Amino acid sequence: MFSNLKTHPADKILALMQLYKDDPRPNKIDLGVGVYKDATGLTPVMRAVKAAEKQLWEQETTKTYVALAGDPGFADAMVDMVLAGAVARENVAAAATPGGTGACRQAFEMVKMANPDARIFVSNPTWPNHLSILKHLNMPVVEYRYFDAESRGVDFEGMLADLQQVKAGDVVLLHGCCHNPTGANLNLTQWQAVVDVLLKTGGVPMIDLAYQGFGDGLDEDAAATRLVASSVPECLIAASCSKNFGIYRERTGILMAVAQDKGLRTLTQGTLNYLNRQNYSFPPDHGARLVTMILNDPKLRTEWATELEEVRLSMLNLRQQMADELQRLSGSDRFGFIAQHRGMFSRLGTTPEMVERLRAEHAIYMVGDSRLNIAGLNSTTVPILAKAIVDTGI
Ligand code: PLP
Ligand code: TYF
Repeated sequence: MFSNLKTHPADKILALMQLYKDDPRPNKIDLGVGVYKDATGLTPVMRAVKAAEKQLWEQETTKTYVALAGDPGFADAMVDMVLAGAVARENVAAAATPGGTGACRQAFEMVKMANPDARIFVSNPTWPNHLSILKHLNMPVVEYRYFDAESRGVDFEGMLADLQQVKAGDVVLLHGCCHNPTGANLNLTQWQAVVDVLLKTGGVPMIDLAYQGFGDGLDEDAAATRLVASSVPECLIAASCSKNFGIYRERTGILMAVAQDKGLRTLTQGTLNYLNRQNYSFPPDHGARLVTMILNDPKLRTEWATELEEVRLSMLNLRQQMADELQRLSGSDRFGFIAQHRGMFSRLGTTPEMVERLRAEHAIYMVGDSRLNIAGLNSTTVPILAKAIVDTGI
């Protein structure tokens, strides 16, 4: 039987992680996988997470099952963090999932159950896992223009034009902030225009929010999600705690289904519970519990928000250093976009051949589409990367 199985293309980002590990060059620089790293190259456990884990170890008396949708306290805390009252709590159904990826997967499945004909509109480009999960589920994908190769910003006119093709019941997948892989984002005026198109076409937004707190701040990064959720009749939100709580391996995320008609909540909540049950029954609890403890305890919350802000500002600082150094070395402003982009990533907008040369000649690892993880840099490696970029002729 097993011989009938087909091989699958490797995840390029994860394959790059392995290539990097296997490279013996001591001066190698890893700008690949989207994991935050401090100036020493470590991905620390956040202080508030450590403190919450200690408390949890002392206080937890059982590890029995919780509930199909996870701990209701986690849902309350996350709905509040993401939506902050933009939508009444009773209009939101929510279920914990294994990471933001689990939330995306469940969201797609829910769409398929509700509308088997739904097409999923995705930005070009988008996170490769979106595409691979959609392919696995055999769901039709339509790309909308997003990255402007010239300005390295958003091709907003192209995006709006493409979204006119959305039909009622189609789904539009949007990155709530810190677009992966480009780093290019809409401003709030542009988000409002997207909302207007959704209202006109009857498209249902699905927001992937994997980097709240990594761009302009916790509330600022959720502003678009709040605007969308409070404006349209229905939307889905897949939120991840992997990055902003630094709990990647704990697999902590949540899927929210928001409906203006609160009469739908029994149906949506029941569907979220059902999907968890079919796929893995109970979602992981450890990370979700830490998040809940942190968000509900003023002291832990402040400690966490302070550290998250340090992380965010360190990335902004690296962006500015990188843009300045490139301007100095190239004598042009053409790399200014690096300082304008937000989140962990920037797409340089160069060819796979150039990316390969950076790896071969300079031991600099970035994803083949020229996405670099800003957090992989530090003040020593910024000038090295800038010089390599300019020397390579990018
Ligand atoms: N969506 C995007 C765009 C991401 O970049 C990530 C990244 O890690 C996720 C979702 C979900 O991550 P996780 O499943 O680790 O929470
Ligand atoms: O885009 C990234 O690098 C992160 C981490 O299969 C990641 O989102 C990468 C690949 C993958 C899962 C997570």
